[in-house]
Amino acid sequence: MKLLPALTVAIFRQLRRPARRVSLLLKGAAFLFVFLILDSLLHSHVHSVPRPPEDLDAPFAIGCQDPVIAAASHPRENAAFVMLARNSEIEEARSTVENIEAQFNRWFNYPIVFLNNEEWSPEFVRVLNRTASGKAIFDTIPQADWSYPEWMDKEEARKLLAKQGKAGIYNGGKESYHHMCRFYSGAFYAHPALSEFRYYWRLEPGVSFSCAITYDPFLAMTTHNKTYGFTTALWEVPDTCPSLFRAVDDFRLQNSIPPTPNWNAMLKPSSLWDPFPVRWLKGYLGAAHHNSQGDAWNLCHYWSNFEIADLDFFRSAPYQALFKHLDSKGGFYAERWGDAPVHSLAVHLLLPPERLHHFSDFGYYHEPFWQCPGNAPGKQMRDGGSSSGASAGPGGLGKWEDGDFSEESEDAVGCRCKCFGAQRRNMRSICLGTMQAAQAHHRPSWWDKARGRWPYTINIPNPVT
Ligand SMILES: Nc1nc2c(ncn2[C@@H]2O[C@H](COP(=O)(O)OP(=O)(O)O)[C@@H](O)[C@H]2O)c(=O)[nH]1
Ligand SMILES: [Mg+2]
Repeated sequence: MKLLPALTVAIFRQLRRPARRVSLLLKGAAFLFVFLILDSLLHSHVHSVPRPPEDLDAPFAIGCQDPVIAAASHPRENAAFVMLARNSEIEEARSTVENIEAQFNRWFNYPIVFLNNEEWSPEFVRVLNRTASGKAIFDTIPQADWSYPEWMDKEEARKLLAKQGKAGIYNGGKESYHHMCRFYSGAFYAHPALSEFRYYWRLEPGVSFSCAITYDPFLAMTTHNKTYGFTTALWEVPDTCPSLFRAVDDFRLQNSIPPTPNWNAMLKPSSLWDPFPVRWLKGYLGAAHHNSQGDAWNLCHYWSNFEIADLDFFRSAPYQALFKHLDSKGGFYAERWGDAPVHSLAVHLLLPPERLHHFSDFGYYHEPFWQCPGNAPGKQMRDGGSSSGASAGPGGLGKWEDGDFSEESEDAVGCRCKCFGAQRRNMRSICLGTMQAAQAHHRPSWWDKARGRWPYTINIPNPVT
């Protein structure tokens, strides 16, 4: 009779053991789950972008000022326009210069530096000299700055370019385009024709400005202590630069640069929520657009075909060290790293947010995208300004004739703009908003974001979404 209780106990024990194992397993899983959640929470918190107590950027001007008075009230800054162009782009270059003269430079007369990797044709020099109101300087780029890095095997590099061309990577097969991106990323700032200047305004053949610019943006940059100004922010084409972000972040780690709010604004928020093992694996495997910790870049960058910036930033030791580091990776040729993402990642890495400026009051068009700020209500100087009254000189704004410009509208900030309609830009505002996060006190609610609206982007009332 004693056998039954003994058997019951034995069976019970057998049952209990797996139950204990299961319970242990469950406890372990719960612990791991909580650990991973806490880790993700902490990781995304450490890389969050804190909200500043107020917006750190604002338009330099709203509406029109008298450009003649603005130009006379201050000596010219130590600044120049710069346009890299080919002889074959003479018509597009002329149209850009004609436009910027009409909208700005006929009052301010800044010099313009034309750069080319080849000798300028006499025709280009003649036509552009005639079009520019300020001094025009025509110079060429030293061969070493328009070429592969010295250590690189050119034949091997050309094979890589051919591969990119076959893969359909945007401009990946074009050797000159790679040289151009490398030049604008590193050697540009040291070019002798620019050595006397502190600020530059980058122009390209075939771009246009759709509003009058009646103040001196170079002066405004110095007054407001700004280093880098932009108009447009967009996503980079992913297959042009899979390893760029990792290379920049490796430089950050090697130089013990902490992840500042401005840097964190370049991270893709969803990647910060990846569980630790997933992040580790992505970092270990070198996933495209991820850094060694497995965090991803959001691919946002400023379009560098327009820039107004402080050359001294790019000439500085930290920027030049970053460029050397990137150049040593070979990515300007093994991939097709653009100068736009290189500049953008650099300014977000090395500058605090208040040193960046969005020229939201500029109307700017570069095929196929544009922004146009609309006309600020009550600030259009319809009489043409003080210098264009009865005794008007040639320099004023000229009388506003109805139909000449877009209607004035609430929240608009521009001067004498000709926009395509009420829209402020024809690309989504997500990158603008994301990259300005460290400057922005006003942010979109989760509800706005859920509906795909990014209305906050500071300075930019009524953006399209
Ligand atoms: N001199 C010269 N300029 C170039 C060359 N390739 C591009 N550029 C200039 O570099 C700038 C950017 O080139 P672009 O074709 O507009 O590139 P995208 O704006 O990225 O499509 C423009 O100012 C071009 O005129 C080249 O081979 N030689
Ligand atoms: Mg272009």
